[in-house]
Amino acid sequence: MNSKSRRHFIQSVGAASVATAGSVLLPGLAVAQQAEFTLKYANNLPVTHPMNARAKEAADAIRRDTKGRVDLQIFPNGQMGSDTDMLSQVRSGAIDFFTLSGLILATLVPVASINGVGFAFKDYNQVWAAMDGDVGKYVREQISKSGLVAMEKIWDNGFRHVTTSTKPINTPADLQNFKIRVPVSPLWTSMFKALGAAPASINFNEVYSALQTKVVEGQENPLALIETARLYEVQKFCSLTGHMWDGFWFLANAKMWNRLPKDIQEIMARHINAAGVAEREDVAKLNARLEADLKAKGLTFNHPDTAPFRIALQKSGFYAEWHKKYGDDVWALLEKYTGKLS
Ligand code: X2X
Repeated sequence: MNSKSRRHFIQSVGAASVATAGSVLLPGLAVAQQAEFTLKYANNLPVTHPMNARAKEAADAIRRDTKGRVDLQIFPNGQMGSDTDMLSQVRSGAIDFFTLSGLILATLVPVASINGVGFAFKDYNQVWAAMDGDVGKYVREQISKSGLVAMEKIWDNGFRHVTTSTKPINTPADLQNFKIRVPVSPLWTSMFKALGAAPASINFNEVYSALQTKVVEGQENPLALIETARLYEVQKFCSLTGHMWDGFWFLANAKMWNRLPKDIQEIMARHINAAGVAEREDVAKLNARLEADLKAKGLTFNHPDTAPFRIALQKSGFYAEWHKKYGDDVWALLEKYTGKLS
């Protein structure tokens, strides 16, 4: 098996175990009775990430509470393609649900990247206040104009940190011309360029091999993903920059969603949002212990002072540029939670 077919094999096995687990738990309902609505939910994360564990719980609860009328099938790990592919598929209705980083969704709904503005949020209290409050509400309204529906609760990806195979990142000087993978999103590219790095846009399903073959020297992701996607196997250093917060909107194809009976919509939204809130707690717990776990797996950690990175962003005009792009109104909403940014 070459590495590509091996990856496919692993992905399919992973998907099968998630997609069929519900029928193992509830054989009477899931097997004997054909569901009235068989719906596909796809995502880009490993089966072991809390997102997939909580989504499976939601799928089981939805099957139970709809008395088997809804079978929500989960396709994890980029099995349906890259984020870019899956975004097209959820728009066309080829898949029904998809969890996507707001920053990548911004290729379709520009304001959806606003939560990723560099060093905007100081902690999770600010994040959830903004995203469950006026910032999230504003973004969901814009999403609803694009043929998609966003469930109310955004799921946690986390505060992102830089990993590298070559050196720790201590100051912005360490990022000069540094070849770093970033997800496919204008905000990400703009921010790392403003810091002096040489960002390359690569979808997540290609990241492990890009790091392994040294197409790029580093990447940035929350600890929960550095662990579950086993990026520590192909990286040596982790610099706790916490340079932005990233979350996943749970998106539905609007035509599909609007065709569902109201009682089914209510049951689905309730369980999906509850699963999202539980996933936030899982990720917080993971973050609290992962530095120690990843150290034991060979990653070397450093805790850079973030002030010089912020100053570099300010000096390059990053905040002024994005303030202008998003507009005064939504920038003011963000600053209501974060304090003055520029
Ligand atoms: O692509 C990434 O780095 C990931 C998994 O964090 C996102 O989905 C944005």
